[in-house]
Amino acid sequence: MFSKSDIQRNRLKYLLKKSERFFIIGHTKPDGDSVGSTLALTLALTRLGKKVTPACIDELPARFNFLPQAEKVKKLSSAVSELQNADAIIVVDCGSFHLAGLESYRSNKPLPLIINIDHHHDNPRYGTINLVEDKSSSTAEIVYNVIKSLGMRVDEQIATCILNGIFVDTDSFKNPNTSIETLRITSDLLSRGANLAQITSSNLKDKSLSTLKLWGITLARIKKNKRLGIISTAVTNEDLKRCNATPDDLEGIANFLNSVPDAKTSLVLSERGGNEIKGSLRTLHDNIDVSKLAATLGGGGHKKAAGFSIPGRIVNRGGRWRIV
Ligand SMILES: [Mn+2]
Repeated sequence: MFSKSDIQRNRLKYLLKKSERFFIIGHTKPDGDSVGSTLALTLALTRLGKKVTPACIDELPARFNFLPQAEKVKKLSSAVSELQNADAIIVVDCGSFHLAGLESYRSNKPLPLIINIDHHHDNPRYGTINLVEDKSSSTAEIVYNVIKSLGMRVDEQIATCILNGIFVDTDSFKNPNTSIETLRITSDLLSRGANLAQITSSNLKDKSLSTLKLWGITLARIKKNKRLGIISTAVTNEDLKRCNATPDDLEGIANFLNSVPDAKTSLVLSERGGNEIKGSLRTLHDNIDVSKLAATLGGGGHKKAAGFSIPGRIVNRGGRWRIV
């Protein structure tokens, strides 16, 4: 018997062989998996003689410039005719369709058929073909199997792009999504010449001066609730202004707070605009579900990563941080 996934894979193989023009796009605020998957597929399909346009709604961060063909990735807004003339659009690493930023281009003219390749468990299968495998460490791992299924050789360049995706999404092989299969593929990629040293050094350079200044302020302020094992900190609008930073620069702090050995959960509270406070909760414990805690405050999310938003401001009164 064929599994659903086998059928999707066979339909995909057929379409990849039959179509001539592809438009490949990852998600907004592109990460290493999104970019690595986009470029690996671009390289593979180009080698099959296809016309391929890789694109992204946002500019690629400079740390990905070392990836082969990174300079070919177009800004979505300047690739509209390629989008509309494609035989198929391949959307990679987008847990929901809107993350690709294609929605506003849907209104004028119907979009070509959509191939959805992703590993997020809550992906609603928005494509004509959906290759969604939530056991995969990364979309890049799925892309590796797709390229192999086409009978193609994974060369040094493709191997580097795929390994970049795996490296970033497993948080350099630290996350529990790092499976035996992930390491088997990684070993194959290395034997094909994937440049792990370059991947490691480039991906470490992902913090700007503003980000580090803001982290400094935020980390100096951490508190530990001994009874609950919650490590928390707070960030004000004033902090952002002082560091010339944006809320994006806070990304990663909540995870970092869980480096404290007996931390059960981390909480980062940050002011947004005039009268809103956003809370980010993270845990590394399997028996803690932070989405439940977030839900009691009107938020939601995943078991290990959740958030909420409450009205208020964060103020310092006599050396203590309070929500008012
Ligand atoms: Mn991913």
